[in-house]
Amino acid sequence: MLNVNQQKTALQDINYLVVGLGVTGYSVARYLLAHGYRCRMQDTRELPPFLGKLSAEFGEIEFRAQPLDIDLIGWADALVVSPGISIRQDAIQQALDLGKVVIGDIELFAGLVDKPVIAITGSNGKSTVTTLVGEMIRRDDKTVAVGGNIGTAALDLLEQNPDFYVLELSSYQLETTTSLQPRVAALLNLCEDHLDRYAGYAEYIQTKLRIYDNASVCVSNLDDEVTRHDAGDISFSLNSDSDADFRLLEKNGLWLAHGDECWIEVNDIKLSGRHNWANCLAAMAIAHSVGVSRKAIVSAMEEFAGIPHRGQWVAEIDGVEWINDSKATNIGAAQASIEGRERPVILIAGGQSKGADMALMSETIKQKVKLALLLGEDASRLQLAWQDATRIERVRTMQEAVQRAHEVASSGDCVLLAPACASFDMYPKFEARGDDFMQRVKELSDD
Ligand code: UMA
Ligand code: ADP
Repeated sequence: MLNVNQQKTALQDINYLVVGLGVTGYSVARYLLAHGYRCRMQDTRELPPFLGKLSAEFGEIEFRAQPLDIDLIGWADALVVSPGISIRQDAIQQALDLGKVVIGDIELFAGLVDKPVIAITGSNGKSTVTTLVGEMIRRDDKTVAVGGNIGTAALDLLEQNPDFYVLELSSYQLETTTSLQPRVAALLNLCEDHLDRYAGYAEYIQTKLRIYDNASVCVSNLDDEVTRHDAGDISFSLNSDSDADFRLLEKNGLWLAHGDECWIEVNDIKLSGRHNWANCLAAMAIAHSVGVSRKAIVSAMEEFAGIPHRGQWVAEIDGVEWINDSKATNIGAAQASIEGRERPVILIAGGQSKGADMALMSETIKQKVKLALLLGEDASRLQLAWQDATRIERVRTMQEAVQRAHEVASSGDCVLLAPACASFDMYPKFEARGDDFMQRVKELSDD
């Protein structure tokens, strides 16, 4: 692969093939076309989401709606592959064998960015920590651009020319990136996820660890043995007895602390649940390491109420609480979400399990869940894994799930959408699943 300097000088002279025309492909194609670089676009979909916009902006463009084939590969010097495309597929392996450069949008971004980058990954909590760090920096009167896997593609952030970039990075983005030199890199936690795209959990872990390559400051989680624990790292932990730089401290109450200095009591932060205390500690460690003041860090935590679809309170109907955690798309997230509830849980779960071992969360299901309503493509896998842990019922739609939960729930219960699965079998994205849930709950209170 090209290093930063080679890439900067080589951009004009090579043929780029943009593989995939979703959010990422669109940002890459726009950047290349706007700066006069030679590029073609390919997508297996006849009408990928951003084709119309790209044509409207640039007129005639070289787009191919077809599988990636040897003719396209032969023309290209570099393939800029979207994160939704597996680089393990034969055509891309063939391109690598032919000596083609295979990169992603973050690699291009790395060659262009000239301000400090904070890079954040992990199986869970990425969006929460990324957004919170952005908020902390903003409150310190600095400008910041926040994006990556969280939504705005990295290349689209460049025009903001901020003091800092905060990027949420997925394993799919990390696997096509080699030149990023983060000022701070953080790997928050790890649990089984995306195993449909990796040879196994070990390969997923190795991909996530790539975030630390070339980083000036590394932030690590002392409570997660799978993440890295190097001596020079800035660390965080929920263990009061640990020697983490940022930790939960018991001192006439529970505090988020820097060493022995109590910065904020957990009752004074808006986010709830132990997993969110860990997220706050991670954000404190990251922001402090780039010089953000304690005042700005604390004030952001006092105000930040979280992002929609992540443990979002929806309604209280007849003493039953309804919570939308559609973003709990893997077992680690769903488990943290269920454990964070103080009430007995009626769980709505299911979708695409991405190869994860659902039995890993049976103990949590057994302790907290009185009924699991299962839907989606892998409902039977979840049923098999949890049938000895709780009562299970199968439903076909979100409407049916909400109706059934409403019939069964009694005052003091919590109905929780925490699917432990991706949504793509039934919805275009997890937000649509959460919206469907909230709409069905709203219909209950309208009745
Ligand atoms: N696709 C095809 N044919 C193609 C190209 C894509 O069928 O030729 C399909 C893919 O299989 C996938 C969908 O189209 O199902 C979208 O793929 P994409 O690579 O075009 O995705 P983008 O629209 O560019 O969105 C990506 C991230 N999506 C994925 O990694 C799957 C978005 O993260 C991210 O916000 C965006 O780039 C900007 O950086 C979403 C996501 O689900 C939220 N991420 C995963 C996660 O968080 O678990 C990793
Ligand atoms: P990501 O961007 O990594 O998917 P989010 O911040 O969007 O993470 O949170 C998604 C869901 O993951 C939350 O709604 C919650 O259920 C769960 N979650 C958040 N933070 C953590 C954490 N630190 N550990 C375990 N689960 C978490």
